[in-house]
Amino acid sequence: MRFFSLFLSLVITIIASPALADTIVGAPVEWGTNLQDAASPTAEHIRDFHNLLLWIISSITLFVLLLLIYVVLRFNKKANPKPAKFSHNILIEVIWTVVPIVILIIIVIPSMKLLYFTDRTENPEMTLKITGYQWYWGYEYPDHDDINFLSYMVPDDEIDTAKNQTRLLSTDNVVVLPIDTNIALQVTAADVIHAFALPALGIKIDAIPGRLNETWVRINKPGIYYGQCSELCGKDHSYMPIEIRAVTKEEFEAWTIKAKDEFTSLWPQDKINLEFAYLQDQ
Ligand SMILES: [Cu+2]
Repeated sequence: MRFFSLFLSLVITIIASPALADTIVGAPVEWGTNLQDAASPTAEHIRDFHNLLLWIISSITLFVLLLLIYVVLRFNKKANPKPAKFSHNILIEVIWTVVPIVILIIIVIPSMKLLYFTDRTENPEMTLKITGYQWYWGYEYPDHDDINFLSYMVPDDEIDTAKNQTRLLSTDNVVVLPIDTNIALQVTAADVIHAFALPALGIKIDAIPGRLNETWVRINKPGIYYGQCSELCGKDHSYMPIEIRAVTKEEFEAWTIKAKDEFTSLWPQDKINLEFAYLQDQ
């Protein structure tokens, strides 16, 4: 009965998930077992690389399993009462040295290509600066009148399901970004080490005080993308989510005009205090 209800909820999740995917792309789904839907070129490359590795790793595991079964059946005491006495075989030793090297070369080529692809983009169309704090994120848009704001998790008792808010993932101030735009991301922190991670966009980069790490993103489709801090940073490490709303370029331009009034004049005092305290520590 329990199994049946589990099976039923799995079926319902599978049927219901496409409808959900229209708006929320980067959220976990119940009973989800695979990677989140890739929504950027980086995430697509990561997914493809993951699939390649899965084929390689599965073939190796299967091969070793078959070999073990063969050895157990063919060389047990009953089937092979008189064991051979030799201990070396040049040919087989060459094979089991060369074949793993070839497999590693097959893996390292796409791996290095991917590493450099995620590193940076030439001629980014805009920049987003991200700062990790204990325990919230700060965002700055240097190309858009220095719009800047802080972004805190929406507490459980304020979650508004009518607004499609998700527990532990929705934030009070949402990062709005345009789709089909090469965006440079500059990531740092102002207290301890954090990490800015968004699975659906293929981003995971350390936010380190005193250092500016850089990566980039190009979001493929409009939607809500969630991420979390991925470096243990203190007691509220799990309560500093990232929420990005990807919109069309026109909608983004309209948002910047609105956001200018809403955010520009306001450079929150606690942020100044934090940065000041950090500088004094140096
Ligand atoms: Cu953190």
